[in-house]
Amino acid sequence: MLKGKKFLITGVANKFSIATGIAKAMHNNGAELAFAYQNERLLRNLKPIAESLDSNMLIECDVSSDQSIEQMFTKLKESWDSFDGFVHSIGFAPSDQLEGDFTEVTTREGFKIAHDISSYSLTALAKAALPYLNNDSAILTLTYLGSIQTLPNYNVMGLAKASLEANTRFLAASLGDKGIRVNAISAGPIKTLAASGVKNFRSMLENYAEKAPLGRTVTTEEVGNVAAFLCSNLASGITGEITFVDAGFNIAALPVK
Ligand code: NAD
Ligand code: 0WE
Repeated sequence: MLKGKKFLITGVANKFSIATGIAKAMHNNGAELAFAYQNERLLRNLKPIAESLDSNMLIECDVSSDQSIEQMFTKLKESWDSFDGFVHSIGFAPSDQLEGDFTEVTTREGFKIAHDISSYSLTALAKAALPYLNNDSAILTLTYLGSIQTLPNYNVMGLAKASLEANTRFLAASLGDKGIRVNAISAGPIKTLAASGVKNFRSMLENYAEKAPLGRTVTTEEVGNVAAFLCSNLASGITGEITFVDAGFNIAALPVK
């Protein structure tokens, strides 16, 4: 499905990351991969994962810095003259924003950081990648139902995901004439590093499994397979779309039984 295509993968923190499931699925489908890591500390986890996926292209990039983003694509250019897209699997809000009542805990600074790292970074990466992207390229990001429905503690991340989804549509409209598609996957909850500090995450997973038509949660492999499809030419007619990979949770008002 992705034979002969080159993709940059961001957001691999460890083997549990959604980006790891995506990288595996893309590799299984024949893609050649490069990886971006946030900082030195995460490089140790990334190395064996990249190696197992036949990649030794590991480049540091902190998306809070335009200079760091620019440097990454300059480095990437040393190995790849052009490439076929990237996966944006990055989200962050300061931890004090993600526990407690929305009105009480949300601050101007927390709002700013959440939107900068979780939404603007998609625009920033698209802008910087543009000179190197082939025709028929694909950009993919990861979002969550908290963008359109409320739940405890997700708070300002819900606002940032709403922005990210609008970002997906505006980028799709902007880059369509260059043959670049931009899509998002709205994944059900998965126990990753980003979810590990979240209060009552386990009981949330149980609630999800109860309401979801498939009676369970989803895996990073399942998200990865849809990601590989959306980045392939099989999805050449899809852009600006939010695809749910959540075992059907979002369509159910109550459990069937
Ligand atoms: P994760 O912790 O494995 O990945 C998050 C990644 O974001 C990490 O690799 C981290 O290094 C990166 N990151 C954070 N700040 C960064 C910065 N300034 N510069 C560069 N990278 C930075 O967790 P995950 O659950 O795999 O999250 C990946 C994406 O999936 C996020 O956008 C998240 O919101 C989304 N998502 C997660 C779930 C879930 O339940 N786990 C559900 C739906 C969507
Ligand atoms: O988007 C996410 C993760 C978002 C996230 C998580 C953290 C924890 C550590 C963003 N920033 C941080 N910052 C930290 O310091 N998800 C969809 C997973 C998630 O996170 C939640 C959830 C779900 C689901 C937080 C509260 C409630 C539900």
